[in-house]
Amino acid sequence: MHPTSAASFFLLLGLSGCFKLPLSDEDDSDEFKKEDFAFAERYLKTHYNLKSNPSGLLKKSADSMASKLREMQAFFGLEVTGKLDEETFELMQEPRCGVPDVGEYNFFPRKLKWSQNNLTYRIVNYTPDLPKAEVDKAFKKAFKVWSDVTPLNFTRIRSGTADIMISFGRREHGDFYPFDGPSGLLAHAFPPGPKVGGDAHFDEDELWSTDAKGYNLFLVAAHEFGHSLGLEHSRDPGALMYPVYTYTGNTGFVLPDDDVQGIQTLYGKGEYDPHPDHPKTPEKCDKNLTLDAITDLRGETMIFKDRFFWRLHPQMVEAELVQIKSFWPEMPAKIDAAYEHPTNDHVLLFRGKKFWALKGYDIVEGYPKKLYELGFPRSVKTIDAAVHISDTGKTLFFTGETYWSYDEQNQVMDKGYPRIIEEDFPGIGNRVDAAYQKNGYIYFFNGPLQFEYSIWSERILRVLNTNSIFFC
Ligand SMILES: [Ca+2]
Ligand SMILES: [Ca+2]
Ligand SMILES: [Ca+2]
Ligand SMILES: [Zn+2]
Ligand SMILES: [Zn+2]
Repeated sequence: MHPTSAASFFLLLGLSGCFKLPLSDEDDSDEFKKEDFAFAERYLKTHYNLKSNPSGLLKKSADSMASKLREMQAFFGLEVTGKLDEETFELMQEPRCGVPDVGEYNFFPRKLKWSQNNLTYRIVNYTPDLPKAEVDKAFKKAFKVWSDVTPLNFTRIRSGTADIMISFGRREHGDFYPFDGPSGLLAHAFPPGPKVGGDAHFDEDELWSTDAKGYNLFLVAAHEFGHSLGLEHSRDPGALMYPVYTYTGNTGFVLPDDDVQGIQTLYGKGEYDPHPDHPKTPEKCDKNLTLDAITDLRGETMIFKDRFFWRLHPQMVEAELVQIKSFWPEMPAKIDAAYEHPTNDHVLLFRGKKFWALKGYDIVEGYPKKLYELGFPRSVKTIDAAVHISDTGKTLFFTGETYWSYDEQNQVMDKGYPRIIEEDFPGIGNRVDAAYQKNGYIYFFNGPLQFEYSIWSERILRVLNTNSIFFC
């Protein structure tokens, strides 16, 4: 950068002893550039109704930006600082729905529903990304998600005006809510009402797909049609109506419980629900909480439960709940066991007879592998839990009432195994859900309890509730 005036030239000279030039007196905003703040401001304007400040007074606009940041941080369960921090900024960059997260937003009036149960839709134009038949199928399936749990019926019409007009468009597309090119805003839809009410628009600058590539049209459409029917955004990261795009697989979609509750509040139940098992999002402080697997990954703890995992960072107050598929679309939606091998910087994740290795958050090439490749007999079909003991270099695998010891250095299963869990770790029960090691202790999880086991004294020192891992 070249200072263009004498004043700034001298200012820089005067500061030559400093390593950095802080933008403000708050340390954590140092790392953000001017364009980052402009991006954050645009995000808050679009999704949190941040008003432009006509007077241009800096102090006042900083205040309202802080209050909108707090609103957004509260919505997403982040630490509420009112400041632009790394976590908040990262979330702002995730692809998402264009409908605002705040109820009182006056562009889209709220608490609206259709007064009739028979609704029509029309596909006005098509995306070149997919064959027409695939687009038709994705929309049909997306409506079925909602008609399965309500008395609503959707009929497609091919001409004239339908209740729900569906179209693809890019940038300014006729409704004063322009799209933004690839990624960012993916789609938006209007709540029930005449004319534009109920209509759903998809950003043609996205790559639409029927799988994990680009954005899955069915998943985005099912979300948008939720708005077309009168639903707002949900704070539940497991909900379809969560505002951030989350890939959840391309088969076997079942509407999460949170969305079912929402839509049935508006329209009531339907006659027959073909998939009555609507998944609930786990609550970390549930006193009956049980876990699937736990591992560290480069200092962060990953705690697996159903189709989710929590990320617990030593510097973070709140554990972040994310869907497994949103990180690894190719991974199964549930994990049996996991452990970190710190010396080769791998995390291994197990499901059924298969396992995957991660380096950081990337799946290592050549995986999944099969359990027998570790030296298990082919009769071992699942692993319940795994834990690596750094002092001995061994990894313990728990399966049913027995456990195995694997020598990581020589990459062989130790002789004399399997052994009986209860005989070698008395008091932890006869099976293990999940386990991890920390500071010379193994923490065994069995149902709603965890056992703190001292490797050195070979005994249980404490029995804790499983949910105490989240400081509940
Ligand atoms: Ca309409
Ligand atoms: Ca876009
Ligand atoms: Ca398990
Ligand atoms: Zn939305
Ligand atoms: Zn639009």
